[in-house]
Amino acid sequence: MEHYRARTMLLVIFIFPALLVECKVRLYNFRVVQTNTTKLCSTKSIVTINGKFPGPTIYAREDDNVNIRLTNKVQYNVTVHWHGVRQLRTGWADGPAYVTQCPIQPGQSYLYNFTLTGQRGTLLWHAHISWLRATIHGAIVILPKKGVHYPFPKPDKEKIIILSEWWKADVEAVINQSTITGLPPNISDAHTVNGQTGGSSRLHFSGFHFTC
Ligand SMILES: [Cu+2]
Repeated sequence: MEHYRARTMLLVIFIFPALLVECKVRLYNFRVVQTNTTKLCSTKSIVTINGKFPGPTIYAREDDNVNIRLTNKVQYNVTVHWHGVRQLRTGWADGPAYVTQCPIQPGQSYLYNFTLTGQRGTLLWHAHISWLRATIHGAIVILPKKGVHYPFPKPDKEKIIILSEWWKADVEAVINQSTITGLPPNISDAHTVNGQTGGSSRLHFSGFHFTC
């Protein structure tokens, strides 16, 4: 019996280092906070993650486990959806409010815990309740496993570009008015590129959406 137990322990010791090298746990702290922001010559308080607009970029490799501790420090209920992430057996981490989870209430926190399986590339995360997604969004970069390449030559440069829109008014007021009147929401005052409304650049890319 003792001999058998010793053999089992040896197996455990030899197998686990290999697993630890393969996949990591990526830890992120997302604090939902009000942040004063000035654009188009006017200042308003917007809801951000860690005071950033767009929010922080999540970097992970395929097969990594991603842990995002979201702490809600604003007056609104909040959830975040990891758009395009295959939630295999982790549906409760998907984010749609009232569908896969109760919203995270003011003063509460929630741990989003999922594993990136069978996919790589750049995806988008965004709030998934009311119109908080207007200012709560950012990129998820899923790198291939170590030693594995993308199915195309290595680019000279990589740049994340996030397109969105900017309303001078409070976005929650914009969507609430639309819901009450049954009319389309007021159009935005500007489009944004990585949160910026001004300047000009030549760009090639894909965009942000307001559909799900
Ligand atoms: Cu989405």
